[in-house]
Amino acid sequence: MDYDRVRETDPQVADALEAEVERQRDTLEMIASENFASEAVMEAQGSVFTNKYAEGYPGSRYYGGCENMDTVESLAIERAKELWGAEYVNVQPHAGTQANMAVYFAMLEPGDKILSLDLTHGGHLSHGHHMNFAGQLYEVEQYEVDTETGRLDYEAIRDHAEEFDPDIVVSGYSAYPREIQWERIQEAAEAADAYHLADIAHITGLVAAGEHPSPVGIADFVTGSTHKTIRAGRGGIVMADEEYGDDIDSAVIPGMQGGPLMHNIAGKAVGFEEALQPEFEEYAAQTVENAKALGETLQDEGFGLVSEGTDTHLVLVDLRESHEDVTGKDAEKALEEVGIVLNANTVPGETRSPFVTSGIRAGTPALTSRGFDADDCRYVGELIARVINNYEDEDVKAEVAEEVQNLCEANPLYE
Ligand code: DSN
Repeated sequence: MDYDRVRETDPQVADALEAEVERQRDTLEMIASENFASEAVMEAQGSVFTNKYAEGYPGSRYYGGCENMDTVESLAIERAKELWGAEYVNVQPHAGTQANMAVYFAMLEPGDKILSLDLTHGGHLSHGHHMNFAGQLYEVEQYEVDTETGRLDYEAIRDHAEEFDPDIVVSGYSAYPREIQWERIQEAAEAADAYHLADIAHITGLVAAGEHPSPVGIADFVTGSTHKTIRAGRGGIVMADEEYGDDIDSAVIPGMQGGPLMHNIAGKAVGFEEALQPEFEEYAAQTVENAKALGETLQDEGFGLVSEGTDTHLVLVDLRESHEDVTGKDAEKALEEVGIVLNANTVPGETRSPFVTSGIRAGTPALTSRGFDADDCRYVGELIARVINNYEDEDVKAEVAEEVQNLCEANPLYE
């Protein structure tokens, strides 16, 4: 993978692009929200579609010359409907946050009420954090996971909904390792006569492959991003029953976006086609099996996991249980030094700042894309333990860095 034409024009950017290819090849990418799009997806994303304005929707555009845009956007929509079984799909939101924005703008008025999970308990900025547009435009109250079990307390959510009387209840999370019981959140929403938005950004691929129960047909709105477990390139998506289609369409354009990123929509179409192939189900199943193997190994090594395990693609380690003095940032930094890239993460009942944290979040979607199996992930778990147990020991880190390189070479990326 080279960038010769970029290099002719702009050697500085070419250097950064090539360095990034090497970085992705030579590190273990374990940020739970990241993955490797195929070269086919990236070719579509880096295409002539970046040149075209196509405000509107297939068959109804404001500009001429949109016949190829119509073809590709229609393909992306039809494939998404097949993958997730939704009646209505909008593939134009630029990312998951914009997908959530589209639902809020379609269904809420400023000042309306959102009930969602607190960010430090695994929620997302766009679910109503006070520094996000959602926290500024709407009145937000937040539920938490049970700090003892690390799991959602569905009865408490329902009680909270009855008391707060929200206009929308948001489910779907960024750092929740367990299966989500969508019906239970739906009950809470119905108890308050509220809409239910299920944000499946992290688990789009797992839901499409049947590895996690689907909220489609239960929640009123399902949003997601297309670059995490689904590997369809960077972007967002909204799904809903047909009755909400016109409102969502208008919220996206003219409500909040101008020209759609048609090159990204081309990437989504290609990535969705890949996800419709039988191998994708194997990939999703392996991703979950790998996360379980990783989590079990970390537990065997003495680490505490929030909720004591995982049903999904990620594990959340609470370092306070095993390494009281090691912060999430310490662990993230030491692991990055050896080529294991993951992120410091708040944990339920967090006592440190979000910039320091007491936990780390580790995911297996990207490792699985480059061919890692459960044994490889057990080995990676042992390496993570060795580094955190010796996070200031340069000799240990040098040894582990070599083992990381061997693992990368055994599982090549973008050959
Ligand atoms: N930044 C993503 C994550 O890491 O979960 C969510 O937007």
